[in-house]
Amino acid sequence: MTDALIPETVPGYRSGFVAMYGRPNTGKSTIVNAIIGEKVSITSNTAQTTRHQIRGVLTRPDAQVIFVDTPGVGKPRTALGEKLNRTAAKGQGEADLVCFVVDARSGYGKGDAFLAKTLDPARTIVVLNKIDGMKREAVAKQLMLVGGLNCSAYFPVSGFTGAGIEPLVTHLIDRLPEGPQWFPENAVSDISDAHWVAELVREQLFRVLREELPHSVATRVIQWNDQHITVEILVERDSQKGIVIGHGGSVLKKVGTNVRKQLAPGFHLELVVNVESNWQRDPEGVERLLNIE
Ligand SMILES: Nc1nc2c(ncn2[C@@H]2O[C@H](COP(=O)(O)OP(=O)(O)OP(=O)(O)O)[C@@H](O)[C@H]2O)c(=O)[nH]1
Ligand SMILES: [Mg+2]
Repeated sequence: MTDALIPETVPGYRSGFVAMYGRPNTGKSTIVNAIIGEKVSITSNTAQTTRHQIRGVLTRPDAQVIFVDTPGVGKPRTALGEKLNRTAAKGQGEADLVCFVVDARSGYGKGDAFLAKTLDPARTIVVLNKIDGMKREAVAKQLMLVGGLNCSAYFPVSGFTGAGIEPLVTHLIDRLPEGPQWFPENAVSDISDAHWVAELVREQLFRVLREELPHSVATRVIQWNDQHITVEILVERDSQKGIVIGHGGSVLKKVGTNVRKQLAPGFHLELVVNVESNWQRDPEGVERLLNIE
């Protein structure tokens, strides 16, 4: 990068990168969407929905915070699992601050404790999510459990209701260093249009399909002609093709309808299903299919 490309730093203006990090399904992407006020990262109740570092940009008069959503970290069983863990580790390693997101409902557990050991407490903020509908005593008990981590701050929040989100954002901004405005004022994300449409299709597939199948699914835009978008859905085996298509095309129809609702009017979406044999277990297949930035 040459000097000319680095934006100017205005005295008093703060900026930096805040990674959302934690076990799968703790609500990291939901929190990022709540903070940005727009959907920038897909969500579902299937573990490891997020597969990339997704950047959501929050611009305020005095600061710009780039939230880096990362895949949930779990015990890897495939090359995909290993890649997701690496992506998450890189995201948190490079960030100025890390929000370690814990699911208060399922409770702080062994998996969380294992991850916590890999974090630098001085730049880690513990975010206890999903407190909506929980009793005060239950939240307090979870706070006691995470309190032993010696992290720099603890915030009980709900990505659903927005409770606790603003105090968290204010705290993060206060702790960021002075820095330039990296993204234009109106930017909310750095994801390309094609990647976003592929993500929306994957989100609907995750929401419609059974628990295990989503991990076998990858999506990518293979053609974008004016308002006609073709998204390829890849599965690992022939037998999965039928499930993704659904009886009489019912699954694809539902997915297509739900995605189109989220696109600007006039777009035509075509979904095609192909097999990429066992891609999830093949490191090269994983690199090829996830490299759609
Ligand atoms: N009740 C409740 N549910 C939530 C909240 N935040 C997220 N969820 C739900 O928890 C599930 C997981 O949410 P995600 O935002 O996809 O979680 P994630 O941590 O990004 O998951 P991965 O990307 O798979 O690691 C979804 O079903 C959400 O609707 C919350 O504050 N309250
Ligand atoms: Mg996520």
